[in-house]
Amino acid sequence: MQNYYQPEIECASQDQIKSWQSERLVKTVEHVYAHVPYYKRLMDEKGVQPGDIRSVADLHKLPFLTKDDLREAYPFGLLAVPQQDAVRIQSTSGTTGRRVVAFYTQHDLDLWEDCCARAIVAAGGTRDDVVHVSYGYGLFTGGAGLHGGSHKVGSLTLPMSSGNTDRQIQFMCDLGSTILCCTPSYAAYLGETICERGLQDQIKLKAGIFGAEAWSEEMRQDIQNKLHIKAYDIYGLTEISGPGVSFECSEQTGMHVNEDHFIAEIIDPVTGEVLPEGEKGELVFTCITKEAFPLLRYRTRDICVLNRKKCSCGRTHVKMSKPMGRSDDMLIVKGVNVFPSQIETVLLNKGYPANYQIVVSRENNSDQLDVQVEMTPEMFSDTVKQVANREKELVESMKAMLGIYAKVQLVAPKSITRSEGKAVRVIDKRNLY
Ligand code: DLL
Repeated sequence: MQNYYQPEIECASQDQIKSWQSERLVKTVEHVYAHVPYYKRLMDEKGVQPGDIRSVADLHKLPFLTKDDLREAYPFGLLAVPQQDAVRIQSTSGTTGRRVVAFYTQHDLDLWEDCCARAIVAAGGTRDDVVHVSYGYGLFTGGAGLHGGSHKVGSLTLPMSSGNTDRQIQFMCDLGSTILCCTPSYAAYLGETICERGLQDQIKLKAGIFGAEAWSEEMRQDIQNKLHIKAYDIYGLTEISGPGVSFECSEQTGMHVNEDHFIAEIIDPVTGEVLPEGEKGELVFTCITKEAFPLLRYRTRDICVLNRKKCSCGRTHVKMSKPMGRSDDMLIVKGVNVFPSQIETVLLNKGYPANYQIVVSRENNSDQLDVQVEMTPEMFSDTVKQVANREKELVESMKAMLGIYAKVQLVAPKSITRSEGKAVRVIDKRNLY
């Protein structure tokens, strides 16, 4: 059985990584230029020919791709192999506009699952583990990706999918699940339910691999404490294959990008200019080993920072920070940029659970920011005056964090609907577009 900790690749020198990337980039550019008329047109319009791309240093010459391109080319316009060679489709969870579909050959599925296997091994996974996959199965990439990775590692795989919390907990106890894979919001809910039922002693979990949505360090602590596990972040997006584009190691300080498969860049989201390492901006990915759907310079809209500081785990692949929000779902309230993660940080720092909802509305031409926050059962027994004081304290902390006033309402425990997949934290009622 293959070992999915591959130091010869994951701990390679910078020169070696650059050399692999250059060679694979050149091939991928030739492949898409020859087989995807949509790319050929974009490159011709920018005056770039495949021969102009000789190494990673030439990457900036290529045009960007955005979600709008994927929508325009929907469904087959960016497929780079004959349709008979593709064996799978996955799709984004987007609720607005046309869905985005991504295609995979068998080779692409193998590479994707290898990336997920690396993530599982980095979280301590071996053949002895029972991997409990509670990401959704189906078009969403979460279930399929971690499931395939777990098979590759040789772990016993539980294809739970999301939902039916009672059954999840029952199987977790009966089958001795050791690694939980799901969204962080569902992990928090499972943790809450397990604690309430006093079942912590019957759970054998040691690690969790959580991603697909933003989660703060405070939320990590909360999940780790409730489930007595080490919680690892995992990142990915359907367009670039799914989970496993990057993953966290034992250091828990950012996610190593699988640089033998993807080239990461950070750009200024307004000008498109490539930013130096360490600066915050929009993350852009180029796929260099895929056959069916190798996107070049795809703008993720995720805002983060890349760093190549030495990592204690020995891996040399560049690390990306947790995304600090998305350039497109960043809220602009009264002209101020507000990221839901900032609000979550305030709440968790003050001991509130990560169950909240943000509602933005417009009254008399003025934006209004409302935050509903669940109390813990202990807070719920406070007097009306104590609750009012708590609300006041939160308003002040939010003001300090965001720079604007947010109306805070504390609500009863369990009154905000729980999510089994990605949590819906923001409701924007303003109809801005
Ligand atoms: O969410 C793939 C995935 C599944 C990743 C399971 C990790 C685990 P999409 O539905 O296409 O794919 O959504 C991709 O989700 O651009 C980010 O904005 C967000 N996202 C994904 N992982 C993280 C993470 C999957 N670890 C979009 N932290 C991305 C923060 C994340 N945001």
